[in-house]
Amino acid sequence: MDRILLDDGLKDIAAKVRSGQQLDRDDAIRLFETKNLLGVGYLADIVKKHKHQDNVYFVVNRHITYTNICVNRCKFCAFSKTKGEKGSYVLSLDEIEEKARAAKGLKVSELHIVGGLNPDLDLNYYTEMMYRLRKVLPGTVIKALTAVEIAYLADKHGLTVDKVLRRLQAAGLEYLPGGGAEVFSPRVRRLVCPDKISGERWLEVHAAAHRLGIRTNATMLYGHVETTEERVDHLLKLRELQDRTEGFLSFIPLAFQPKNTELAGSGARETTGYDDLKMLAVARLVLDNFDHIKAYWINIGPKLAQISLDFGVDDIHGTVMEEKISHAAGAGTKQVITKEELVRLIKAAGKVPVERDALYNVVTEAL
Ligand code: V47
Ligand code: SF4
Repeated sequence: MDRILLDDGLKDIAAKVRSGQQLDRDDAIRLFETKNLLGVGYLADIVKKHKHQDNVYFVVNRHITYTNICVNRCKFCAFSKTKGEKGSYVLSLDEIEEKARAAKGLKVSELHIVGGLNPDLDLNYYTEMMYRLRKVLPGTVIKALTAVEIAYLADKHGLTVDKVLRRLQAAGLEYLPGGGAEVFSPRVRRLVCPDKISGERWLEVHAAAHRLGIRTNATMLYGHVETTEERVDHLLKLRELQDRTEGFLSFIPLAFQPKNTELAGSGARETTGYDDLKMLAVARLVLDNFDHIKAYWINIGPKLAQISLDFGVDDIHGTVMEEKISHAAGAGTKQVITKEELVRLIKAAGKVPVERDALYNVVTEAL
């Protein structure tokens, strides 16, 4: 195996990884640019094994996507609609409650709730949603609202982000999903999501959540117009914040799905399997202070997600049950996967499946 590492001159990086030294910007760029995928994966696997041995985590979860009406209309998003446009929707609180009720017998440990920036919804809609969900599914962790939705609510009501988070936390919010980060570079944001909050503001919302004890995830939407340097700088900004707050639980690279998006018109293509594995492995190596690197099977497919378990990944997300954002953009996967299938994939890769709850508490190891 060491020959693979030597071939492409990754020896110095390998030494750093083995001695637990943090990688720097140049190391990260070299890892992205080498064609030695197996070497990078091998190093990422060392870190993964050091943190989690052969364990691979998954969660029985349910996504609820409460509205697709959004004022931002990011160019990579095929899910969002303008109010009144054909296909636009907003779920009533009763409809949301009904979805939770339908999940009652399924031992769901996480509700994953994300939606658009809908001008008709105010903070009361969200607090009422949390109260109701807590009542229907007590003990299920509510992972809801990206930093973008939190910042939108703060601006709409003239409140600080801290105040909005406190109100939601009191109603039952425990965890923020990692969406909305995209790529922090202002150049990329100007090109693909000019109306979205800045990367700095995204980081501020997460810092505010961490101060309140709300754990969060982080993502990066990759495979559109970003450069290698912009990917690396995104990872380094996350690592810096994590050094200060230790509030992030997992990092999830989101492979761009181009169909039906404005970017597809300008030639954007699907990511390749090579890029997907490289992205996950480099993230594992650079984000040494993140506990978990998650492969989102919805975007890269269950088969590649399984292979990624040898490339630094320790978490394969969950059962999902209903996915709208990536499927609007042509994701070729199903919208649900059974717990048994996740267990089968993990075991067939020679790993130990561990069912977790949203906050990575172990639900059951004996699977
Ligand atoms: O912010 C939008 C992304 C995100 C596309 O925390 C797209 O566990 C691919 O927050 N192709 C929302 N991605 C999803 C999200 C998430 C997903 C999985 C796990 C977690 C977690 C959080 O979806 C958006 C945006 O970055 N997105 N359009 C697209 N065409
Ligand atoms: Fe709106 Fe989110 Fe889609 Fe951007 S990615 S248009 S903020 S729903």
